[in-house]
Amino acid sequence: MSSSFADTVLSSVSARNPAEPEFLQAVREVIESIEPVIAKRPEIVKMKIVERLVEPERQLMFRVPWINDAGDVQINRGFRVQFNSALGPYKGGLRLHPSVNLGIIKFLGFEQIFKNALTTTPIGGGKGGSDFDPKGKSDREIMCFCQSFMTELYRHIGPDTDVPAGDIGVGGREIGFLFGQYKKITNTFTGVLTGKGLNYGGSLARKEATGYGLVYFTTRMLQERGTGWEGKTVVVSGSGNVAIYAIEKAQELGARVVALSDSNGYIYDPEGIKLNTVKRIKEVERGRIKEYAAEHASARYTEGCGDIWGIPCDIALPCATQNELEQKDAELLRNHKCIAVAEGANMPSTPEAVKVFHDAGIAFGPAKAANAGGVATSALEMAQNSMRLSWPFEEVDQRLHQIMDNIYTQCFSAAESYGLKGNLVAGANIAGFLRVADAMLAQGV
Ligand code: NDP
Ligand code: 2IT
Repeated sequence: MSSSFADTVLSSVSARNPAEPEFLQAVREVIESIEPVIAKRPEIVKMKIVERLVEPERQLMFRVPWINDAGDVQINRGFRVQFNSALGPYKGGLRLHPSVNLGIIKFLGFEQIFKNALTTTPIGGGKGGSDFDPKGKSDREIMCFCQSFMTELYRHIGPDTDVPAGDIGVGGREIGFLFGQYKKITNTFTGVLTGKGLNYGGSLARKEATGYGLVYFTTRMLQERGTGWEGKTVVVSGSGNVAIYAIEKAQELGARVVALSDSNGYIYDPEGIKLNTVKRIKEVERGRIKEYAAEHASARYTEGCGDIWGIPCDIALPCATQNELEQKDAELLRNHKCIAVAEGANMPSTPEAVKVFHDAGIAFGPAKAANAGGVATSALEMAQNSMRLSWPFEEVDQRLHQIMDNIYTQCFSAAESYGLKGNLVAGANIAGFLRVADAMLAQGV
């Protein structure tokens, strides 16, 4: 095996997928982590498991035409990458953001395979989305786009085939429009999407799940160091679904969350973020985080979100987007004696930043483990839909908590058994990979 195995696979992936830097970044991290596994498992090499894993089972790209409020025809590009179905139906969110392209969706879909495996629920990996920008659009425009998107997507998905959900730019409103169109076209009422409204098949605690799960996972990282949330200063980036519910749970556990952001800038409120204001601005009014400062004299708004990691904190939770936390940011966190970083967003830390955390002995929880609570609870929503019943909030939350505890244990143990104690990146990649690889081996070529 060997580094030559990793090098060969990586150069082939790089040649076959030019101009997809995020996808290559995600593949490189996994392949480098699993080298010690490959060395011990010759059948994985012989059956070309890694080479098969890096090639999506199916990639869909389609035209999404819609009409804006001015009456003009608009054209966006839609994507669904059905990456791996070894463990169950393809499962993963839909992202609506102007930065979406095939490489972004492939990186997210690739990460999703291992994340979903770590949850130990029966779901494969997929991801989709569009370069549509929901910002500033009316409800009618959002509906028109979602209906057009689903008019193509419906033929490729199904409750036992592929079950999309939310991601950046896709929340309850968008899932509602997508679900309505799927139902209309197929004349079926099924659990084909998760993150649905509570009165039409959604699960209690799904909205909270990614953020709460992130905090449950981080709790284990802190426990390993003999500490907890009480009295800790926390910086969170983003102010969307993941950020809001990470803040809620961290505050409930006694932390002082002092900062959060959106793509325009960040708020620093040393007295602690007032979450009700954030929820109103972001969830109800769909406004900008800048508006928070106008309501709270203790808060300061800074234009541009790059400097948020310069705010001294004990715990950092990046919950916005990929590669938002770079080496220079990691060095600031280290210099300010930050003790733990856990990723709510997908791949928010660059590889150079992760190296700084590891070298400094900062506890680091990688996305595919730390933010798996959202998709895990989506799997619980699928289970409830199949049974045609719904569990109480406490039951879902308790299952989520157990799943996050179990993910932490899997990552910690896998790292330890390969002589990499405390390296949760290696642990998550190894534990997730082994689950998928064994299922692929069992199912033949
Ligand atoms: P939302 O759309 O609810 O919120 C996204 C937040 O991140 C907003 O505050 C947004 O600011 C900010 N943001 C997005 N893109 C950028 C950017 N390019 N630069 C700076 N800030 C940005 O999405 P979610 O909270 O659902 O998703 C956040 C992250 O968590 C993503 O990486 C997603 O993949 C990941 N994730 C989400 C899960 C879920 O269940 N929703 C599950 C697991 C991971 P603005 O409003 O200005 O765009
Ligand atoms: O990145 C993710 O795990 C998600 N956006 C959630 C996916 C899901 O199917 O709930």
